[in-house]
Amino acid sequence: MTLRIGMTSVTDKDNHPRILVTVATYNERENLPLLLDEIQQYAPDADVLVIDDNSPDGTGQWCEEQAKATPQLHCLHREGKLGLGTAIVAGMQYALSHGYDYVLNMDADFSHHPRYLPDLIAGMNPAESQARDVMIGSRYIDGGKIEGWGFKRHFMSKAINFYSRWLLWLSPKDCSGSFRCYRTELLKKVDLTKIRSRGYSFQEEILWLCRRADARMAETPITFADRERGVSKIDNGEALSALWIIFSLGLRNLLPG
Ligand SMILES: Nc1nc2c(ncn2[C@@H]2O[C@H](COP(=O)(O)OP(=O)(O)OP(=O)(O)O)[C@@H](O)[C@H]2O)c(=O)[nH]1
Ligand SMILES: [Mg+2]
Repeated sequence: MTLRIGMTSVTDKDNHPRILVTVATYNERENLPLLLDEIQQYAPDADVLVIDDNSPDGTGQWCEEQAKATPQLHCLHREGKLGLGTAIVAGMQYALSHGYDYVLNMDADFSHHPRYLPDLIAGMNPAESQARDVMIGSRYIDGGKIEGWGFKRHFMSKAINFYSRWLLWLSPKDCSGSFRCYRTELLKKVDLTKIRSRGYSFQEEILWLCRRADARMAETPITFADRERGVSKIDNGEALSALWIIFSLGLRNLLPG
């Protein structure tokens, strides 16, 4: 691990945004050391927050040890597996309470490669007149793609995107991915405590809330690679509950307010 030491507040002085990259982990001990090195390479000025749910493989303890010698690295420990959605919310709340300007989230399994971090960050402010509140690492715009999936996962992902774009009136092409950058000023307008989704539908629900807060959103292409190390946490029950939550949010679209 070669995270650079002692940079966080330099960004304020030079008028650069303070950036927090959040990584939710559950049994990612094999991936996390490699991932943190790559994040350091592609986003050297960013701080990193690992949100670990008491992973049985010791991911959290490993992170804690590293953080002792690495001021840019922070660990948030939760008592058990509480779902990716709630982990991302915890990362957003941390960013808000610690004065960061941008908060990014990405998976730990290299499906989201850190090489795209500069594009996500640059996309937030391409020109003064075009500033964005949400940048999405997108598999479904020109230049984006998915590697290593079979027909079933392609179909499920396309279907959930179609379903949520239509029901929730979302304009981005990739509404289900979790490689994103948010402006914390925008998140202050969103009541994060009201988010219902604990798991998969979190990605659509937060975009819906951001749209209702008039967020300016854009996408930058990524190549999404299937995980090579570690074990999948996909849960079919959670996928069904996601469909229901998106449907009920869609009904709320029809109500005023
Ligand atoms: N803190 C926390 N992290 C989680 C939880 N569930 C999943 N994660 C992490 O969230 C990210 C995405 O989970 P994955 O298991 O890769 O889910 P997926 O990408 O849909 O499925 P595969 O890549 O096929 O395994 C990974 O970094 C996981 O370690 C959870 O309950 N709590
Ligand atoms: Mg994954």
